[in-house]
Amino acid sequence: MTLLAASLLSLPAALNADDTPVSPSTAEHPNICYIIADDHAWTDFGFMGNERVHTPNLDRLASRSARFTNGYVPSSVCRPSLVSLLTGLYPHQHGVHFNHGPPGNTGYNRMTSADEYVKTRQREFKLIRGQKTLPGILQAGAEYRCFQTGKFWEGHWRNGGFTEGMTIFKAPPRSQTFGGIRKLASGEIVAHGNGDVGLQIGRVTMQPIYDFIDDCTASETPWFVWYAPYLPHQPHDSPKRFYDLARSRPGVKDHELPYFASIAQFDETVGQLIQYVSKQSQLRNTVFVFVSDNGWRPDGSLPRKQPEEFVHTVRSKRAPFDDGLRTPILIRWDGVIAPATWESPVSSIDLMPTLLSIVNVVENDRPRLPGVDLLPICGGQLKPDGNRPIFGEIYPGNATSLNNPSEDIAYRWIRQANLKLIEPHKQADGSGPWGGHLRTTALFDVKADPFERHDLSNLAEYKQDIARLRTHLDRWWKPVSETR
Ligand SMILES: [Ca+2]
Repeated sequence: MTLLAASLLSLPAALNADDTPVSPSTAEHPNICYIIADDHAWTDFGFMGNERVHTPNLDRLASRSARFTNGYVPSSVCRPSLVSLLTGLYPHQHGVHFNHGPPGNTGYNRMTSADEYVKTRQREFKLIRGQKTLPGILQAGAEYRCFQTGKFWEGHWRNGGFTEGMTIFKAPPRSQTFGGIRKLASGEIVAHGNGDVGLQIGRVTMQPIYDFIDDCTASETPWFVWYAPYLPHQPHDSPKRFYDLARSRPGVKDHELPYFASIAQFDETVGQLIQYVSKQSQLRNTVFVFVSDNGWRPDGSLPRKQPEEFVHTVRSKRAPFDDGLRTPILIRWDGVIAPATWESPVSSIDLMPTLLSIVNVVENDRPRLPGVDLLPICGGQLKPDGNRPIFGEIYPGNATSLNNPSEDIAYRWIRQANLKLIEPHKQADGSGPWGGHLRTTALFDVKADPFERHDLSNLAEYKQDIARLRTHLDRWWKPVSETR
């Protein structure tokens, strides 16, 4: 029996085969490859049943993984969702519930000095600096080297607890045409804030990750890679061959083609990354995790932004519906986790406790986390709780203030078994909920009605369900400014 298998089978006491406790210094620490899609809807994978997308590499990864097909992120937009992955906390707990702190995205652009912009953004970065992050714990508790690439809104990679990385909160070269750049009213060019030069990963190169893995392999240091490419996120500017691949699938509609091409491009990079790890003979000692930061779906009925750019549907990104919130979650660990499909709802909040469990970080080093360790489920020691409630929260992109999520909360939601309740919240000035998605509480049977078309909240037979779900929701988190 390998040490890895021994430490897994002995969960949760962490014992060796000879019953001596495994200490973090002697247990093997598997490498962790965290793969995060950007703006990729839950349906748009071959392994999720969509034959119209070209995802052979993601499908292969899924075939070797524990597949949680009813996974959720708490918020349907990048930044809060990514910080939840890094901290294992809900947005109202880690505080980064927005994409843009005050004065907001337009307010940033109106600034007349780069110095003022940087100082303003630094106030936001303090939020994650005050938290224990996954890479920070891996570094401190188990001497991992942790490499950040791609999407990262928290300024310099150091703020996230990484030991190295690509994103440094400096303006990328103007030649970078796919995000990362912001122009102030003064004419100065600064970092947009969403990852700057780090966004080149996947779209331009994979080499920084390969160099990092080589270096760690040479020094026999366990590694953590944050691979969060700006894919399949807009701009959907994939090279022609990805359009050809996307077009080769049956029944692809015109408005789906640019997004599906970006999915094909993302998929190819995932294959390259896994292939590289395989060449280093590290497959059995590497855990792969896959999740999408939020869903996105093109709307063919709305005017195009540009010839190859469609607007997303109002019910996907930023919305309280599953098209924005649901994602498959995959965990692959060859030789330890048996491939299987798990349909019970889980949350991206669960990934941090799961990974800390996988790497045997001792209890004292762990923060108190709201998520559930999925490893005993993946390992077959524990049956998933199909009745476990899953929670989340939706906010506007711009925050009114820092450290006050109650002021901005737009929707809270809960899914338990097949039912999902969405609770809208009025804005601070008394006007209807931000985004206008709902004005009153809505209830959906997301198993029978996965696209949430039939609101059941007015049916008398669901009265008790609504009361029960609302009680769960309020026990989980009730905004101070609740004005229902
Ligand atoms: Ca995103």
